[in-house]
Amino acid sequence: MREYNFDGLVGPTHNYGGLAPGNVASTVNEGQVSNPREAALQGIAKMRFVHGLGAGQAVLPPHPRPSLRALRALGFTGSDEHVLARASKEAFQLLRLASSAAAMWTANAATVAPSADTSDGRVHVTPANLQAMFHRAIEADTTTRVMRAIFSDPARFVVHEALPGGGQFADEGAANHTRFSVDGRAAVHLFAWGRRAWGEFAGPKRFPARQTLEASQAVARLHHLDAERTVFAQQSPEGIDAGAFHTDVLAVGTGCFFMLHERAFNDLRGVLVRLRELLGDRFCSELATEDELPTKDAVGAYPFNSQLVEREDGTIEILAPKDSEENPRAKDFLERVVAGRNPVTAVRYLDVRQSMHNGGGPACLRLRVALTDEERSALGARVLFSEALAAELEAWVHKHYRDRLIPNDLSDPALARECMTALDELTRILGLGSVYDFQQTH
Ligand code: SUG
Repeated sequence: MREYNFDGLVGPTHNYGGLAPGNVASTVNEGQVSNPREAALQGIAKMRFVHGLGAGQAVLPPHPRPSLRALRALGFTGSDEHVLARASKEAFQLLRLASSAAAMWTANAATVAPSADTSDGRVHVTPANLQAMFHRAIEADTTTRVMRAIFSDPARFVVHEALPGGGQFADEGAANHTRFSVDGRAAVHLFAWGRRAWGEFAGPKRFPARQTLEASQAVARLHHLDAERTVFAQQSPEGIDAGAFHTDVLAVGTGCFFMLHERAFNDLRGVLVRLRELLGDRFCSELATEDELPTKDAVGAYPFNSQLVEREDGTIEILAPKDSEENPRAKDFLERVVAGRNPVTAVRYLDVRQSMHNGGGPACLRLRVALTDEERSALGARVLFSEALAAELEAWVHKHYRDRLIPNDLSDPALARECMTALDELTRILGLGSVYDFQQTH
């Protein structure tokens, strides 16, 4: 089995909408000028880098934005141009919400269980319903279609429906999920949640908690995971209130290694003790205390939103955002981890600033999918990274993307048209078939 990072290609409407309360960067950068072209190229450069380290790499496509489907569902009728003009005039906030390129953060696209961990021996994928925020809730339909186009062989893959219902089953996908494994033992799945739909709990006071315990439990059931090796943990309410809207803002783990901040989980000690019980003495963690690395710095510089890349010799490299290199406390922490008694041997810094300004670091930009060779060969689209694909994608970005966008530009009907033209071409490059709404109605 090998892990593939499915990175989200940044879409042509990438902009700073200030749409995500509780996500500090999104709020702070509202209205700034974005550069969709640079954002997409930074993403492809990251994929190339990870691929170059020998890790599995693949790509997921952007979603059509503005979402005319969402605007029509809210009562705007007529031609595409008419829908956009009316929404822009009468409900600009809705147009902003319908235009977000947030699908780029594919850690939120779905939760995935590899076939080795599921009782029916298939890979299970549950697209996230992203109920907590409107601009993200509209991702689930397209994500489901894209996942079904890629994981198309029913003998090997199951792509479930996103969880039903409203806020009680709010699910943010893999950003709150970590899979651990050590040789000779079955894997362990850690699911984190911010609030409970039912029952008493002390939650955050300032910012919304997005993921519910009930949603996490439903995903674990759907994926046929061994209940004995599944752990549910509450995110720290103080952490959420400081801007850790997803677990992956303050914690990242892989294999037998866990790197986390003390504000990641409510019962931090309990989580670590349980993981050690299940994984044995080879499990090791590196913990940042508030003293060593204040939550404010962790949220601002995102050292825990690093990718951990496991090399063939069992060592791990940390791929951190450049912003962590520039924050002395975050950098000192990462260097301490490299020097410590653990499998980490290096830290490398990546420039994903366009995404970071909306609160998305390296780990947010990728969905981890572990596949066997047979499963990889059964993928139904051309999504595995190769230098040839990267070159085509870069040429495609240069051809279609603007290098400057502010929220007011979202009213421009030409932008919607550009996006459709670009995405239509992309489905051909990736061999995806007609996964988008506009390809089905036109
Ligand atoms: O859902 N930002 C995303 C960032 C998601 C990061 N993902 C993980 N941590 N896995 C969010 O908050 C901002 C969009 C805007 O303001 O334009 C936004 O949606």
